[in-house]
Amino acid sequence: MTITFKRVSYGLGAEVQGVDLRKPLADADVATIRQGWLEHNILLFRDQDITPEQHIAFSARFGKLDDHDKLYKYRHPEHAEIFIVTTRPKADGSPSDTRETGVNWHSDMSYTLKPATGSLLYCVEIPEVGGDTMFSNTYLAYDTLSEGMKKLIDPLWAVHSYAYAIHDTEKGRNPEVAKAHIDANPPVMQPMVRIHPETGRKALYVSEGATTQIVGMTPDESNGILQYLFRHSVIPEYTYRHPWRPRDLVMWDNRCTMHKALRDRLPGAIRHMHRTTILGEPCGKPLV
Ligand SMILES: O=C(O)CCC(=O)C(=O)O
Ligand SMILES: [Fe+2]
Repeated sequence: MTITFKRVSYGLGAEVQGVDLRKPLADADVATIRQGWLEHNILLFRDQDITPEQHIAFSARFGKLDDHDKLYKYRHPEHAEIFIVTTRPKADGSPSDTRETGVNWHSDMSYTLKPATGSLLYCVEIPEVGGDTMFSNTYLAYDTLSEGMKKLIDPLWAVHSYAYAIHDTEKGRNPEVAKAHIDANPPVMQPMVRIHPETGRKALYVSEGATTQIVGMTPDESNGILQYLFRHSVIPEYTYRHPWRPRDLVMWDNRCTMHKALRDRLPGAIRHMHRTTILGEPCGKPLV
């Protein structure tokens, strides 16, 4: 099998060709894919007609998978390793609790002490238009800061909070579940600049979705700097916007990217996605 990578944008991302994810992969192929992932930060696999088992089996080649026990209400009923992001209404006709998941820029699970290394999102159903996901390259975001800003933020920490990240629709509709999830995910401190453990490169690690304040600064100081960094980290040149097709699988590296699910959906449009999550190495400190 010859595996090739074709860039999908300037900022990040490549389409992987020559892989059939229904079949078990040789170790050498997994190593090639991992290398491509480290280089391109997100990988796109098109036309992969895979079952949840095959999705899980492929994902598990890159690390131990989360069973989503801290967000247990949203996982697949038969496969704990699959988290469901959907606009499909629930059986009783009420709106889905995950229809607004990920609408603000974020890196998965940055509000925990073991943020996700990677995530693999599979498109089961997508409306004719809309339902795109945007990705940004946070190496580029860091590299393009001034030396002065780099020096300022290199040693700093910032608070990441699930209570802040959780969307109002989830809080309002299901206060008990929201409270259980918030209690299971107390706020943490993360370095503002994260050193990628595999590439050694520095990436900006703050997000509008989860970062509430810079440790050791006044709220005014913190807000000013964070607002600037949030804007800077997602300028169009550093991003890729993915228009989903059914059977696309996108695998991203949360250590050097952020993503955002766009709210570009017509009323009633059905978008149904399955995500696996690769557990990460420890990063961050408890908030004391
Ligand atoms: O639905 C999407 O496009 C992304 C949702 C999200 O943030 C995630 O699955 O991690
Ligand atoms: Fe996400």
